[in-house]
Amino acid sequence: MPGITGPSDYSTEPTRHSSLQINSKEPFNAEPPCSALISTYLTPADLFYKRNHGPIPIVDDIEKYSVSISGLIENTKQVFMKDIRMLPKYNVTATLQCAGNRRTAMSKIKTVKGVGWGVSAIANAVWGGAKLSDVLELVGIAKLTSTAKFGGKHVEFVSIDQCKEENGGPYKASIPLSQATNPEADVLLAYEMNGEPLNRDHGYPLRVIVPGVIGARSVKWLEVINIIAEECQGFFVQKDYKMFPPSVNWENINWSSRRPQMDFPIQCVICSLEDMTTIRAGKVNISGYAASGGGRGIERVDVSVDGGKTWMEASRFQKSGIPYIADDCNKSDKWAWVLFEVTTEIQHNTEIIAKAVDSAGNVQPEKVENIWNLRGILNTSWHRIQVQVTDSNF
Ligand SMILES: Nc1nc2c(c(=O)[nH]1)N[C@H]1C(S)=C(S)[C@@H](COP(=O)(O)O)O[C@H]1N2
Ligand SMILES: [Mo]
Repeated sequence: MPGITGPSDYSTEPTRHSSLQINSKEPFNAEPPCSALISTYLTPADLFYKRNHGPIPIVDDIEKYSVSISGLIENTKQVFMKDIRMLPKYNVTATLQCAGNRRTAMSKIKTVKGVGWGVSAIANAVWGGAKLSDVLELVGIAKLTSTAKFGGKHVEFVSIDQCKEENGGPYKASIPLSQATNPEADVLLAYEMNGEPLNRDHGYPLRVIVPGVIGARSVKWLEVINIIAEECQGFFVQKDYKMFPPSVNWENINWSSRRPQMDFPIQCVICSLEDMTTIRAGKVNISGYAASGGGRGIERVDVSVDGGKTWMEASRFQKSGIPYIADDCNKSDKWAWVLFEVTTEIQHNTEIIAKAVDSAGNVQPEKVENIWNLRGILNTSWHRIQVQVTDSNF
């Protein structure tokens, strides 16, 4: 039903879990306490972070709901839910991370613009749906083509929500056609999250999931797919979600000088302890998540309990006891995070640090100062937790 738009006000928002920390009410932006992230490998939908730019759309007539595929193709095509459900269904475990995750910590160096996020604008789910490559084949775009017959090079996804950044228009984004048509890239049109139908907050009835890429490209409430020659010209692709060097500020910014951020870099965070907490001397469990974009798995997580003088390797607790095997069997979770843990003795006040290494050997930057950028994106600096230690007999 092309032409439908979501509500223009916030009177029809869904109900949400009471433990979410609300960073912005309208539009609704919220994250769970970080301890929730490490209590399950798959994050339950109600605790999954919510990142919106407008009111949540309502799609109540699922029979009539359709996605139109248009642009540089022979004929525009309407695809209904039943057509999408008829295609082979894939379940892909993928971690979604907002580029603004950990922005609040970056803003302590110098002011940045954007929603203040703690460390939980990231979560992991199994997404069920059709592969975008199969859907595009329905309109005559073969798998593994990087340029379509009529000069298409990018695939644009358009939603139905109303965003003020788009002057009341819908949220949109694009990815390269080569990625969209590559079945191995696992780009999905997802209708399920953790085995349940998507809920309204996460894109009901259909959303895009682009594994390994910043969350901003995984468009929710999908309505139109456009095959286009240039990347999407929308606000969120051209004037947002770009990484600038520390020298650029609002008076000397040139948006067109930078490419839109796609893959997210190596990231890792301690979730079992809050910063500046007081703990008892003795055994302490240090656990958290590590994830990298582009399908680069986690090779290792290093933890230090002496401010970085010495390091120990963490174990993964989702797969504890399973040794590393060099074959393809890890492929099924190449888009997903790893939960890690170390249990060690701590006797004195100290700084605990975690840093991860991905399968390409990429490491995290040591200090947030060196990666500061005016939009406050991609804070992937070493995660540091200051602890005060009281005597165990106290
Ligand atoms: N239609 C639409 N899609 C969207 C957004 C949005 O505001 N509208 N936000 C994007 C951003 S910035 C992120 S990080 C993810 C968040 O997905 P989630 O709310 O399911 O966690 O959705 C992306 N897709
Ligand atoms: Mo985001």
